[in-house]
Amino acid sequence: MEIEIIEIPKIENSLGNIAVVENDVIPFDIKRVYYLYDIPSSSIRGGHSHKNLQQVLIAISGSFDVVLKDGFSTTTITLNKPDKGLLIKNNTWRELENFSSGAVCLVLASTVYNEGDYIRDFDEFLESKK
Ligand code: T46
Repeated sequence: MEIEIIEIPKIENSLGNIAVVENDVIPFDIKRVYYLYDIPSSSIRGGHSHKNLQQVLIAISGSFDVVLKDGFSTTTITLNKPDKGLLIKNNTWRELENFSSGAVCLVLASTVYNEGDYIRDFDEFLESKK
């Protein structure tokens, strides 16, 4: 499975760092921003794919693992840097797990929220890939 990590431009100095997300860094127009926080370490989030939605996930604090499945292979990516974004294309099953204490997952999304875009059943996901 092809994994695309997006480098978020940053300005570093002795006073601290600034990471800047502008539209030209992200391969879609950002229509929604949300973030997961106060996540118990035992939580497994996600467990679905999207028919059309594309997203970029950034660990702006702490760390967590993202398990991606395309119906043929499984890849696990650890996100732990605020200047690295993981692009998740549509039709990709994702699970988020192993959240560290204080982890915050920022998500840049290509569409507004639409429950009809989700496939939350893994067998249905596999069927949709045929
Ligand atoms: C994803 C991962 C990384 C809304 O009403 N609006 C929203 O924009 C979102 C994201 C969620 N919700 C509602 C839908 C559910 O009733 O919030 C509840 C929890 O959502 P969900 O179970 O989908 O949460 P996660 O963390 O499993 O998944 C979310 C995103 O939904 C999903 O697209 O890729 O974060």
